[in-house]
Amino acid sequence: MQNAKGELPAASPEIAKVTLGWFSGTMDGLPVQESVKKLSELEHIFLDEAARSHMDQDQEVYRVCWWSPVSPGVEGGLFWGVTTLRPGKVGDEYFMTHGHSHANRSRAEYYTPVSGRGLLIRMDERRLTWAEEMAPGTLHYLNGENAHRVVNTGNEPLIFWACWCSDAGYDYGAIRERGFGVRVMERDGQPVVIPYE
Ligand code: S6P
Ligand code: ZN
Repeated sequence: MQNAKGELPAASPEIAKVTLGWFSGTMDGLPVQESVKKLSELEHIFLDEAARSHMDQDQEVYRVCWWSPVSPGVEGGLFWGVTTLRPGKVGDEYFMTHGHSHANRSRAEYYTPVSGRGLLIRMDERRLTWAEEMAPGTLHYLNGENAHRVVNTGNEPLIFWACWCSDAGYDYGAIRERGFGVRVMERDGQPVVIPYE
């Protein structure tokens, strides 16, 4: 809104500093944070731990860039981020995110991919697990009660944007210990969702 002199007010610091590369999955700006997940940090996440341990431990599997306009844990705020999940496999199992539930189970999240293809694995509190196709244009509403993991089943990076509550938090423990109820493996060149306990 302009003032009486026709001038626009100075933008708030939060609004001014972040710009997106929508299809390349980039975020630029001073408050943007980034975390890189390498194979070395995904011990015992893939079925074939021996195969993982013999691969280049510095190999990047995925990275997340995000903007926290408010501090984590603050009620009522939203975070915005992008994950770039590389193509690849550990043994016959496709590269995937660690996976987590939200520490605050009432906090939901949106995912929407812009490049690549894959599967969104979701699991409820009874370990009932299912997969949803991810491709540019699909929109996924994750209620906070479902654990979620993304699998890249293609040959190019899978890039998806996400928006989640600032007080959602992360719960990685259950996934680290028991994983999900399925794994996504390559069989005859195709991704297959296999029940796993
Ligand atoms: C946060 C949201 C994503 C994931 C990211 C990496 O709620 O779901 O930003 O953090 O895709 O996955 P993970 O399982 O390593 O956190
Ligand atoms: Zn999440």
